[in-house]
Amino acid sequence: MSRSQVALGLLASAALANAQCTTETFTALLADKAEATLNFVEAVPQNGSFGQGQGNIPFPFNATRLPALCAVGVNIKSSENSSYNFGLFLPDSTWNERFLATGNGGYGGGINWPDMGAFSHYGFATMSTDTGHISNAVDGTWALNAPETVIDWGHRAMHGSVVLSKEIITNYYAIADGIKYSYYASCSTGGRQGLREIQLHPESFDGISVGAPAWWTPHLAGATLWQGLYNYPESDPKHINPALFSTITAEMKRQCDPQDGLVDNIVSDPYGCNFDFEALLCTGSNSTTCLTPAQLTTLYKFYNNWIDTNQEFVFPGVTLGTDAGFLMGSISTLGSDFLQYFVYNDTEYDFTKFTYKDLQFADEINPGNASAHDFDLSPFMKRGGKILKYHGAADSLIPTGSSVYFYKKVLQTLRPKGIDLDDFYRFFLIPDMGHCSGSVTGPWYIAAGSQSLTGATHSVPGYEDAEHDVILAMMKWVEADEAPDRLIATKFVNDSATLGVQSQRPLCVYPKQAKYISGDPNVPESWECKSLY
Ligand SMILES: *[C@@H]1O[C@H](CO)[C@@H](O)[C@H](O)[C@H]1NC(C)=O
Ligand SMILES: *[C@@H]1O[C@H](CO)[C@@H](O)[C@H](O)[C@H]1NC(C)=O
Ligand SMILES: *[C@@H]1O[C@H](CO)[C@@H](O)[C@H](O)[C@H]1NC(C)=O
Ligand SMILES: *[C@@H]1O[C@H](CO)[C@@H](O)[C@H](O)[C@H]1NC(C)=O
Ligand SMILES: *[C@@H]1O[C@H](CO)[C@@H](O)[C@H](O)[C@H]1NC(C)=O
Ligand SMILES: *[C@@H]1O[C@H](CO)[C@@H](O)[C@H](O)[C@H]1NC(C)=O
Ligand SMILES: *[C@@H]1O[C@H](CO)[C@@H](O)[C@H](O)[C@H]1NC(C)=O
Ligand SMILES: [Ca+2]
Repeated sequence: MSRSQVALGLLASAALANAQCTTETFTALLADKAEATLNFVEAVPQNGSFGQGQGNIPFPFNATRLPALCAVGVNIKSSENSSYNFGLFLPDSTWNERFLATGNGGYGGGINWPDMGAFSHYGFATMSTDTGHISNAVDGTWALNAPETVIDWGHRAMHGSVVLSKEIITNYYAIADGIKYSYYASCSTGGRQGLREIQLHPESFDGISVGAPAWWTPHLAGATLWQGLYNYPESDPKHINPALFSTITAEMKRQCDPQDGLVDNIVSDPYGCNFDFEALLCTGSNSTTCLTPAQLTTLYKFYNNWIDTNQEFVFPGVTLGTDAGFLMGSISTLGSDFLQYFVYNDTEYDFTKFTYKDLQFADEINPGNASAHDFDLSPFMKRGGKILKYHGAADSLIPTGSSVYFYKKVLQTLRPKGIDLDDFYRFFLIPDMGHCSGSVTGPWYIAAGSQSLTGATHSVPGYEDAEHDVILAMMKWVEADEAPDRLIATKFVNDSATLGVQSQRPLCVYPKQAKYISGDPNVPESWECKSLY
């Protein structure tokens, strides 16, 4: 829609768009949308809460301590027999004239009110969609013989929700210039959704903050399944009991921690570590805190890339120092459900027979066109879009290397076109952070999607600026054209805002790394972003 079209739309609807949080207002705003149905409108007072209770399986708790806002639910029919819902939080007097959309996790279906709530504190009008189904994050059974719902999950629900949200927001607030900037922030499947949206619809956002994206859908699911299958059954001599990973991780820390230049119980440079796997070998017959040669082959597989037929790179292994036992309690449905319900549509499909051929077949089908593997991001760059991407360097759910691989593929696609990635796409590894959030010792908090801190509503308490808060960094890059050369991650004592800061450390623009210089390692001044060569 051009500026003049937006302005005309505003003139036409100005009479009804006086920001009244009522059913009448939104019924009128949706009057000409045959596919849209208003689910509810609720005015939430200052410090109020909002949610959908247990019915919203992935987000069964309410967003609390909200600014005064209008909560709206809309349903959109996406085909003859499918539909999706999205929710809006529209701040009252605190609206910052900006829009921010957020995403989901795993195969989960549900409106992400908690993240919408956090981001509404900045003043954004926020949106999240349930992607067309209700389920928890590790449940993919809803996809069985439901191609339309899979398309909604893949990309259609996000895009349709973004487009209609922008229209609703523009008319609801009736501000002459409309929405000033549009943003996206989310992690995991939310990261995939953000990348997929800018690949298919570069105009949707001015900036996106994406973490640990589950971007390579068939390969991620296939690798997750393969990892479980390789480690099972338990009777197999190469099986590693998940409990043994604490020993394994401790040995990785022992060897790799000092190799990054500072003994701090953090493996800051897993890719730079020379690791002696054989140090874990049992010397006698007692194997409770050591590995047999057969188990060592399993370990090699988990911590190295999966390469298959014709030396093809299939998927990265996890980084050294990551506790791969996390997924090893059983064979994860994050892998098997994909093959059974998205690819083969067959509850009888025997996933224990899974091979690389099945993954190649899954690639061909690419259910719901969900995989975010279009590496030419130049249309997004050309419209001025900015990407701030981050990934925990100790992610056991979505291996860190999948983000490194994506970055390199984009680099290989765009550098020959004369494009410098630093101009629009900056990538930060967060040492010791697991999936999207959390580290026992390392600074990890940057106020991103799916990150929460006890006692804080949003941002980095005491450090609400573009250096410490990835959302503010994104806004500064987009709106003031000042790119972040680094971010500073924070570790609060016991991850509680009220207990104060334990340590802070810079995160560097990939491939640079934070190197310890001198002084107190818990303050960012003691570190420098350095090129490795
Ligand atoms: C805000 O609401 C919470 C409950 O969600 C309550 O504990 C707190 O006292 C309230 N704060 C104010 C300032 O009203
Ligand atoms: C959550 O929010 C809903 C809708 O505002 C409300 O009906 C419900 O009572 C809230 N639940 C809790 C536990 O606060
Ligand atoms: C929708 O209809 C198509 C065509 O009849 C069918 O294949 C599909 O299972 C139906 N349901 C969904 C959710 O796609
Ligand atoms: C399973 O259904 C999807 C649509 O949901 C379709 O694309 C795919 O080809 C089907 N798989 C097989 C093996 O028929
Ligand atoms: C094996 O080693 C563990 C830890 O060192 C010890 O607790 C256990 O008693 C040993 N078991 C046997 C059978 O020696
Ligand atoms: C899937 O997305 C690609 C772009 O990544 C597009 O070219 C293609 O037409 C889409 N296919 C379907 C079936 O929607
Ligand atoms: C942090 O948590 C630990 C373990 O629960 C506890 O022992 C410690 O007292 C807590 N620290 C503070 C400052 O509350
Ligand atoms: Ca270290």
